[in-house]
Amino acid sequence: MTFTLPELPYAYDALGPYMSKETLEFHHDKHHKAYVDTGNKLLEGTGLEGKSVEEVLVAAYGNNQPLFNNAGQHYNHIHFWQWMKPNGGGAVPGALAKKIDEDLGGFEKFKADFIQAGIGQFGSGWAWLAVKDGKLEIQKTPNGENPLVHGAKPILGVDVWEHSYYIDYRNRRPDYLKAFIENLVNWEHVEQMYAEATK
Ligand code: MN3
Repeated sequence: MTFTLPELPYAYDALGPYMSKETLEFHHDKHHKAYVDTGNKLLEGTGLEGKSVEEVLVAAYGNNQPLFNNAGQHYNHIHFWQWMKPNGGGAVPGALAKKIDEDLGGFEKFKADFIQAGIGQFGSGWAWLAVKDGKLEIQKTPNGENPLVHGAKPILGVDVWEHSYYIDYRNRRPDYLKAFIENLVNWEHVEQMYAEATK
């Protein structure tokens, strides 16, 4: 299987005013597409062509940095689009909310720590909510890395590369992260990944 650019699961203007049509056009149509196209070129001749994107990125990590960068970013963006929805944010579904209380000290503390992870990622990268050894953890990674290469399963991630927020927020990364958590997160997709990560 080669990589394919998925359609956005909503209209380009559906996430306004928190994420603009212009940002989504550039981010999805240019940036994500480039990871797919470059990833497919780099896959040729590696013997990994038939593997899933998860298998490719784990196999490439530490062995083939250019392929890892593009496969990692392809995986990250496939989910990033699904981790958002129009009129997102709001209440976390029950089982996951309970787990956030148990492992992360409650929703408000989770929110503050998740935002801080995004602010504290120097340069390009991602902040994550992941499941590791049965527990929820907040992580941050540089560039295209994700929790899959650190023995954990991501259930929520936010892109803190400047291409994700600079059109709408300029240098105000904290404002973008706050809007992401409060107004964009699709908790149903997070809950679905949580269920898959813990079954
Ligand atoms: Mn991006």
